[in-house]
Amino acid sequence: MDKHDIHCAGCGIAIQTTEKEKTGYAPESSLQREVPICQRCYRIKHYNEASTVTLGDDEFVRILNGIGQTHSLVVKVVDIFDFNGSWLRGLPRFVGNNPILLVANKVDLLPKNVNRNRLINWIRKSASDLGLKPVDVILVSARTGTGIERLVEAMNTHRKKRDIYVVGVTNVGKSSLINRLIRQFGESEMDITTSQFPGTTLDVIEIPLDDKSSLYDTPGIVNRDQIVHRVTPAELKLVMPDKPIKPKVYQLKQEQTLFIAGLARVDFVKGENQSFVFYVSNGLNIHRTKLERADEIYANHLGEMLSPPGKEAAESMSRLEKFTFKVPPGDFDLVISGLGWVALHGSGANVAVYVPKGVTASLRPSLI
Ligand SMILES: Nc1nc2c(ncn2[C@@H]2O[C@H](COP(=O)(O)OP(=O)(O)OP(=O)(O)O)[C@@H](O)[C@H]2O)c(=O)[nH]1
Ligand SMILES: [Mg+2]
Repeated sequence: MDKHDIHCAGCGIAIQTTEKEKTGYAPESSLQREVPICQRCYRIKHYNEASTVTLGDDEFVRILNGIGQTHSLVVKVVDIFDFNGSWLRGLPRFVGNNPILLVANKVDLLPKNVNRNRLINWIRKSASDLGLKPVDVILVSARTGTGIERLVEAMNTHRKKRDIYVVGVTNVGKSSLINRLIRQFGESEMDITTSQFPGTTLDVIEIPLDDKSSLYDTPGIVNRDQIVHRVTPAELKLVMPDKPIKPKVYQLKQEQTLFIAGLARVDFVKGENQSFVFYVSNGLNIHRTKLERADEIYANHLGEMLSPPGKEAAESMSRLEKFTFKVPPGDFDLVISGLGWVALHGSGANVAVYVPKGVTASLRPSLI
């Protein structure tokens, strides 16, 4: 076989053995292995190194358009912790008449007591508002295996012997999910590279299902506005929750402010006394202060008491951007894309949310 026809089993890229600094490089000797992987995958797997390559948007569109030309089942994966931020826009346009199965991954991060049916209804409604009518909605955790059997059932029902394409934005856990499927139901030794850094999978990876059909992992589009691009790799560990979130409840009066580490600020500007429930990574400190002191505290303590960002990253961080909300009475979440959300279940409130440039803040009916 021509060298160039060999693809990395970890990320899908075509392997080359000549240019060390370019993507797909692997030393000649490594091609002897049964499952060849590129040097980048080797480093991610063994040293947990940050991935530095990112796929161009054109390349991504080419792959999605390709799916439109096939007869297949499309499995769209979203990250339940960052539902809107991880939503792949415009998918129905790309995939033509192919059915879409919606999979919400990382349910292990939600508090243990969430109501599954309510959550599924919420997802169905939100998907519909975003212009998607999936054939089914499945909650899973690639990490713990929750929902995997249900997913397999749904895939078998809806694929009708066709191929399956797994798609979604970067970091939602597509490759982790496929590894879980392979380990639980397959005999293959295959181990797709996964990492906490965006842009891990670089090209389509084929996993044969039977003689006639395959399941395909695809690279995720990188959304440069995600909060993961505002913190260092070490800080990313704190920002991305790893354990079920323990909601933190604050009883607040108007004119009080809460900082989520140094990454966001929530001002309760006006309203009756009420509780603000924070759903963010357990490792992030929340600091309460008076609204009138908030500017001064941020200016003097960013990178120290208010960290991450650490001292160095804090210096390069520009001012936070302000969003204002008039939260209606009822159950609502103020969402800070990638960082989590703050739930209000009160009589309405005027709130200001400050986030790093490019990160979005929005209001939605409450998830939990
Ligand atoms: N808590 C939790 N983390 C998960 C789960 N699935 C994946 N992750 C983590 O999410 C991160 C991204 O996982 P990947 O499988 O590499 O994501 P991907 O969608 O393939 O990303 P790209 O290849 O960049 O498109 C890794 O740190 C995973 O460990 C899950 O069910 N629960
Ligand atoms: Mg991947």
